[in-house]
Amino acid sequence: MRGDNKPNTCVIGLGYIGLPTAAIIARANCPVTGIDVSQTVVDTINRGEIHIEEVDLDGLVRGVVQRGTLKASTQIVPADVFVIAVPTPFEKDGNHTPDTSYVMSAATEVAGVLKQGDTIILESTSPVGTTEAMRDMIAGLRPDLKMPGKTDGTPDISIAYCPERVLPGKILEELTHNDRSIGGITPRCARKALAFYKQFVRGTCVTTDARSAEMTKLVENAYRDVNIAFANELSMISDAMGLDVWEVIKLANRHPRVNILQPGPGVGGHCIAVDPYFIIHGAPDHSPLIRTGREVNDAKMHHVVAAASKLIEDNPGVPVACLGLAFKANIDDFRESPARFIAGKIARRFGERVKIVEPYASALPLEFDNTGAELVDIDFALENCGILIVLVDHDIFKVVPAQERGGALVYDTRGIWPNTAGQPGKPGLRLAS
Ligand code: SAJ
Repeated sequence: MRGDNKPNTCVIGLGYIGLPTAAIIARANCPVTGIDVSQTVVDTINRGEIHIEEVDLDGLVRGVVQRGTLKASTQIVPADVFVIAVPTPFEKDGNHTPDTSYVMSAATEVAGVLKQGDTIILESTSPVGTTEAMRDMIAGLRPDLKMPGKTDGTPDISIAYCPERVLPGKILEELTHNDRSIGGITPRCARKALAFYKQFVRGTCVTTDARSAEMTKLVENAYRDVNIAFANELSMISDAMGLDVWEVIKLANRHPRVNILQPGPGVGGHCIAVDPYFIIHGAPDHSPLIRTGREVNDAKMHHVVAAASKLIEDNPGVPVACLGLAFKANIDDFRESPARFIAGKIARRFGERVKIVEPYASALPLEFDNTGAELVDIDFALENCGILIVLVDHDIFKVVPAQERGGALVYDTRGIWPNTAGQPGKPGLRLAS
């Protein structure tokens, strides 16, 4: 620990969460070493540049690297505080089994340089019990150190779980201003971690135990997934009844106690579409609603593929444009994206009739190779395509006025073009959802 109480910090995993977190800690004048397995990522950061698209992140990273408070390496270094922000994907067994191996290998690295007084904080979204399992693994690797919750005396190190809850596109702002749940293996561990977060978090920090903090993160995302599933189910019902789901939701949300989320082509990203399974995996017999929410949101993707294919088949020869591939608006993240899944299906089926518009991509993802589909800009699509399928509510699509969409047939899965003329008696053919 430096004289000014600024802990030497090591952030392991420099992805969408790890890099912004490392940069914000460095901005608070804590000397930070960012660790990543990728030499390219490390070199990019040490040049003061970034490898991910996020608002204001480039300027911040350039500043803290130039100031010398942030440097990156592929080799772990001793530190006072270790923050683990590595991926927690699924096992490759196809059963949505959480894979915590990245967490355990990061913790193994940390164990090698651990010393008395250090603090380890796990930030990766994890199944309940992962922080304790990590503690047990470190106990096995470092029998010379007294572990929290495993010793009657004062433990030599502190271990806590503190989930990030930031929204892509607002990460820096939310990392600083969102409230934090800080879950310690023991209350003493929570206090240690709290003191660390107080260096750079302006939101309220609430301490709890590690298992509750792990569950809190999963619950937040499962709550959103189930609510989006309700909206998506409403949209499929409205299609069957020829109703305009956007109109219905708008009216229902006028009720003081109703707040229905927005239907869409499905739920994407590495969070909302993943985390509910961590709960289901931990309590398979007690999570029917959460499981059904996942099924409804995945079914919505197939519903959109079927409805779009029918529209394209019913209008032979008409060029088609799929608008958007990202998993949500105004970001360059195509991971687990419903739009990408749907556009891929349409491209494989209708080949050269299909144009793709994605302002955040410079080339189409590999699965579009040899389909005949082509990446074009929005102007080309508006001038040349008679069928427009809105899959992502990017701002650049939202601002297209009705007259520029002219007589195009529109399938708007995001409800961004409310005044698109429907076909008489078939309001849904604007196919609002
Ligand atoms: N979506 C809808 N309808 C809606 C809202 C979202 O279809 O009304 C879709 C989006 O298009 C996208 C998906 O859901 O495909 C997820 O988008 P999102 O904006 O809901 O959330 P993420 O995945 O970008 O970020 C979430 C956030 N969690 C919550 O809001 C509870 C964020 O705060 C978390 O930090 C993040 O997951 C995470 O890392 O876990």
